[in-house]
Amino acid sequence: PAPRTILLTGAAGGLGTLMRSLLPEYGYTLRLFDVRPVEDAPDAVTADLTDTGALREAVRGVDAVLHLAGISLEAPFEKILRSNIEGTYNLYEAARLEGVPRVVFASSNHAVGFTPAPRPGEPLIPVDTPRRPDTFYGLSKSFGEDLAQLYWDKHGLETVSVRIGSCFPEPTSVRMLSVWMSPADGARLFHAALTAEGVGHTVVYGSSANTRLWWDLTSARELGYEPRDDSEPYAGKLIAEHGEPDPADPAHSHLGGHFVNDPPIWPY
Ligand code: NAI
Ligand code: 15L
Repeated sequence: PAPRTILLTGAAGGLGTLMRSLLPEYGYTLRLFDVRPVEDAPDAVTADLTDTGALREAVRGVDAVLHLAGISLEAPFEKILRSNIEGTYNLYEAARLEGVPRVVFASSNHAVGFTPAPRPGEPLIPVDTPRRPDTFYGLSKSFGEDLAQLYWDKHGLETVSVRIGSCFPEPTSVRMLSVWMSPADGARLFHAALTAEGVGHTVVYGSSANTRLWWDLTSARELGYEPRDDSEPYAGKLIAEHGEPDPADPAHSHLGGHFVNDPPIWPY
């Protein structure tokens, strides 16, 4: 049967807020979880991913988890370790113990961020390209994908890992012309990932059908995802503002954009 009740972790965040407004149109009932209070949602669970008791209770009885919670940019390793690595492990353990059959995991393009971006005419980057994290953040997403594979192979818990490009209301940089996922396409892709049958552990890229796309959406389309948006209508304005993409600029030379050049943030 199609999943109906979904636990949405990271519900207070940018993507969580977009999905709270878009996913109910697909018939889902959302249970919300975040360490920060979720505005206008008195029933949301306010807890940290380190709180295993709260997680067990939150996943109990849901048909699937859309796991968006975590640090969403580069941060000191200690913080990434707690929220993204241990936090995602805690989520999977709770799901396993409560018999939740599927997780949709918000992975990121930064799991493969050091992959050179294809020049025009070169083949798109396949989903099985070797992982090349560009940050501790990207490394945590690479870990999440491996964790998902382990829980499928060992426990039969299914996951779709979505390597999201940039999901924001509009593209705001020239790089985003290649990696943008419109919120409406995001909801379409998450819906496909929640409902497709027999996914095992499937990795997909998450973006719209952009004219300047860098990666291959075949595995996403095989889930039934049909993107309807394209960033191209924004190209004129963005290029007038920021100039033509310079292939030597890290923002354009690698999938992860400027993340490849950002120095690590050391802890203390
Ligand atoms: P965000 O930073 O706006 O939201 C993340 C949410 O997770 C926040 O509300 C935060 O309070 C919560 N959170 C963080 N640590 C937590 C913890 N230990 N326990 C409980 N809650 C915790 O990020 P955004 O943009 O909404 O992204 C959502 C997810 O999608 C993240 O996992 C991010 O890495 C991933 N992603 C997002 C992309 C985008 O374009 N927005 C691109 C690629 C990946
Ligand atoms: C991500 O993984 C981040 O969570 C998001 O804030 C954007 O920076 C996005 O990648 C991107 O690559 O543009």
